Amino acid sequence: MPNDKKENPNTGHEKDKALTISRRGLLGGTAGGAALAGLAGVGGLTFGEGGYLLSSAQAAEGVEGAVMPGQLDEYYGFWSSGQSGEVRIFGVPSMRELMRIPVFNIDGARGWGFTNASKRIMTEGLLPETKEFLKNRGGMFMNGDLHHPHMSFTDGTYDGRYIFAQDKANSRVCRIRCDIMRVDKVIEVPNGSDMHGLRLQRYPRTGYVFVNAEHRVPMPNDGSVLEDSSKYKCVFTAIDGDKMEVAWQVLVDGNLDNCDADYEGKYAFSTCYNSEEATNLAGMTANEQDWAVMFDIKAIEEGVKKGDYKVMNGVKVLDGRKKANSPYTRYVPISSSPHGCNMAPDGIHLCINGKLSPTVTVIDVRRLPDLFANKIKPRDVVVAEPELGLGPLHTAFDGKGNAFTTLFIDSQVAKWNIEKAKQAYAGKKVDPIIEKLDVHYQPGHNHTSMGETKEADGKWLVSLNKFSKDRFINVGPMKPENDQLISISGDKMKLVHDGPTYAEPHDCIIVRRDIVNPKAVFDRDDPLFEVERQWAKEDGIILEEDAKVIRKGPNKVRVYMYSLAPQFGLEEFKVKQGDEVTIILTNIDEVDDLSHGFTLGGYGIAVEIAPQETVSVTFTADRPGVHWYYCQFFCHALHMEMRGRMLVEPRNT
Ligand code: CUK
Ligand code: CUA
Repeated sequence: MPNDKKENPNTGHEKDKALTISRRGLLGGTAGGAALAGLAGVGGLTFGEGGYLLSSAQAAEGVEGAVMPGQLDEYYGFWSSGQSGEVRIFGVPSMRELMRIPVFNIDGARGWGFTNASKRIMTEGLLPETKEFLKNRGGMFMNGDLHHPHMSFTDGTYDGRYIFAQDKANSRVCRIRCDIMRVDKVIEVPNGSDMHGLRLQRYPRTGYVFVNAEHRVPMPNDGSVLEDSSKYKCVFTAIDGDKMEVAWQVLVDGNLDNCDADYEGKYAFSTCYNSEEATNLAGMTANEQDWAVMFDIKAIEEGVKKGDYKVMNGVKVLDGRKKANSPYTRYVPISSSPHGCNMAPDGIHLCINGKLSPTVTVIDVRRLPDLFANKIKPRDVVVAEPELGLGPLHTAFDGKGNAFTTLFIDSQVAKWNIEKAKQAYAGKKVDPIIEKLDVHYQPGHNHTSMGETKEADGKWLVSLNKFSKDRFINVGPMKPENDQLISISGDKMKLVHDGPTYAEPHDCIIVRRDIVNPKAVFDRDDPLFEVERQWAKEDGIILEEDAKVIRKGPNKVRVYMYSLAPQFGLEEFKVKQGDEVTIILTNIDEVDDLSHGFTLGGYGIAVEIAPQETVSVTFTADRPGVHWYYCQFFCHALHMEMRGRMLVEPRNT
């Protein structure tokens, strides 16, 4: 290779064969570019003497789960991002972050929060009073706190349709279409504050999206009640995941935290703390006991049919409080402040993680009919309560009868056997703990491959650790989290990977890759751009062919253009100062991975247009002058030249 280097007479830079080929490949169009990428891969793998393949192979030798260059991961990971407000797609076991799905955040790379479609999706499901509140604040929230992404189920396992997630910061729930990996619905949940725990109905399908209001607030929260916290309330919510509308809510005591559902579509469960219903730390932890709340879905549906509810903010609210002696709920006493709520893939055992208590409480859900029939006492549903260590937060499962519980304070994951824990609870002298492994450091959630489905396969465990401390080079006062990959297929747990992540994954799911099949290019009839298709029809425009400015009124224009590497349909267009301008862009490239962008200089506008997608942006052209628009994704050798001018003519002055 060094011998091939020659001085380029034009630039004075060294050039080599690879560079020459790649320039030719790019100039020859995208197909050539793709062929070149393939060539580089093959070259690296076949002929890589001393190339990166060899060194990677050595580094990976003996390391389980190493995914070599050119190889693909076996699983999709869907990671939450907490206060960053997005969902991230990982490859597992490589732990490479592959893509981000903007949800509750604003994303200039993807145009999320800029395009008309994303603005509509982010605002149409808000409550009227929230819309009013946001009127002078740009019309939408700029942040979200997304903790729990979960994939829709059919018959107890993932079906690849949707991912649902919540926003704790502004009480919303979103739905992501897995065919295009974009959000298509966001709704605000009324009557509750700060939606936190979220899980899905597993059977027969999703169905319901269950979500918990974390904080108690007055109902309605309009200022008529302030200090008197005895009047604050908390609700458990079921959303119809097909319609993305609240189906019903149940009033509960305490603060709900995390939730889950069974494998038969009969029950849902929530951890519940602050039985004191206090508003400060000392008050919330005063009692030694809190609860796990059991919800009887069928009884609630019957209650709705019978009209046993009050309509609040347009939603049917049933009374499931303890003192109401409700047919809809049962409160199982648990040590103070339980946190995680995890249903085992055996469909029988529900694990309630102690947090302040070193225990995990195991409930046999087959006993719930008797509990609801008042034939047994609440604690009679408990079949095990192993003491595992300090700060148990969440539990994951291998589908072989073992459970893996994160110990936040001990910085460990405890592997234990459910059957042995039951034997110990029944008085036998057995130790349910199989092994403890140090994790680095302070784990919150953990998750196993397919672990929340009946197809749990016991291969991988991810521990989402809140602190990375010394695991990475110092990047300043704010450090990354550390997501660790642990092999659980052998007798011993084996830590195989440290993965830094940006603020802040709380939860993740690991989905077999055959279940997820996103499209590489959009269908031209995708509902995401139905509005734009209507406009085109109205204006006599063929989106794939026409590049035109259509004046809709004295102050309103629509600008239609397509993009085809490396050109926009219009090299320039002219509007008048003060015009409301809508630009409708259609990417007619059909090649995988050939997204274009549209960035309008000085106007704060940037969008992505994926292959075969149509997007639109609307703004007021109140700055006169010449404004260049350019493509913001490097799409072609002539990408820099992919641009045009918006000429804004001053109004008569
Ligand atoms: S929560 Cu964060 S560690 Cu929001 Cu599921 Cu437990
Ligand atoms: Cu199109 Cu860069």
